[in-house]
Amino acid sequence: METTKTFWLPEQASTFADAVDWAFGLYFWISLFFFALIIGLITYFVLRYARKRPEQMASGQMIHNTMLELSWTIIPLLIVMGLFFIGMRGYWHMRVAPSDAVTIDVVGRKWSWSFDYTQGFSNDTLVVPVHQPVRLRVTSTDVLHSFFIPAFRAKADVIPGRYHSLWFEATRTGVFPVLCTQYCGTNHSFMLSAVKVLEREEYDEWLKGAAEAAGGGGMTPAEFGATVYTKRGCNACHSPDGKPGIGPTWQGLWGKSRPLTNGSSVLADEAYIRQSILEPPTQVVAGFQPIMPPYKGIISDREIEAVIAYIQTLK
Ligand code: HEC
Ligand SMILES: [Cu+2]
Repeated sequence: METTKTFWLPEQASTFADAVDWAFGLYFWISLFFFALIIGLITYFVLRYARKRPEQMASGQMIHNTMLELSWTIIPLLIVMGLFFIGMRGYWHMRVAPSDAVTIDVVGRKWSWSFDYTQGFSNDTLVVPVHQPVRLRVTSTDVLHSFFIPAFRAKADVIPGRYHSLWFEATRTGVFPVLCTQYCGTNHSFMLSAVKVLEREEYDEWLKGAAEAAGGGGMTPAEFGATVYTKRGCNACHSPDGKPGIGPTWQGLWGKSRPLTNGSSVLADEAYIRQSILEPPTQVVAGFQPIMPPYKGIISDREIEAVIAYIQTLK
């Protein structure tokens, strides 16, 4: 596959990329032109009009030049108005999704993304068909994030309690990085995912398979729980194997007595784990910060049961 990546910009893989890069180039060269002009004139004037001898006096005092002042007001005004219209036209185009766009929900949280499909399942990478407008409805369960697909030149702020949307149409198949561009805490720089662009037939097939697998079809509850662990982003903070992290490891958690920050302790049973997932601040494990995002209204009962079954296997 030929790449459209340049020294300055990532590869182009959406219908926006050309226009965005063209505008970027225009702004860049205009800025560079005026930078060179202004620095050049300053340098010239400093050398040309420097006082050569201590007794040298000013030969005249210029206080006003109407032509000069009009031109340095009107010319920049016209230029920035032109840039404004180019930017506004692009902005409108990028804000309003075409009516045949398919919608996918995106949830950002510390420190992962999930993509919820209307077919009733959720995935940790974004899979889309090529040449199809896709509208993403983004929100956050904790703090400010920002969803960015550099290759598509598509970006939106992700704000808790609010829905924003962005759209794009991928122009070629492949896998492209997804980033969070809002500094959102310790593991911000690991808040990565990918968008995978497939041919239409491949996509339909993937969709069918993913919807079936999401029902836990063919998997034991513990196996299904292991998929929830990555798909719901628990892996950003919890390890299954005793490795220390932002949150307690799940290894050996089941059936243990858990010391809480309020001085009491509880047994790690079904009810405790369920409550820890839905409303984490109600039972904070001693020695940890209360930073786990609540999953109430996000995760299904089947998923919670599967996670419990998975934790039970982590001896
Ligand atoms: C942003 C980091 C983060 C994410 C993401 C996260 N957790 Fe947590 N979790 C924590 C922290 C920190 C604690 C300890 C403080 C507390 O109890 O709230 C914790 C505690 C827990 C506990 C209690 C553990 C114990 O040792 O007693 C459970 C169970 C749990 N999380 C499950 C989950 C599940 C299931 C998910 C994914 C659906 C998840 N967590 C996602 C940070 C996170
Ligand atoms: Cu983030």
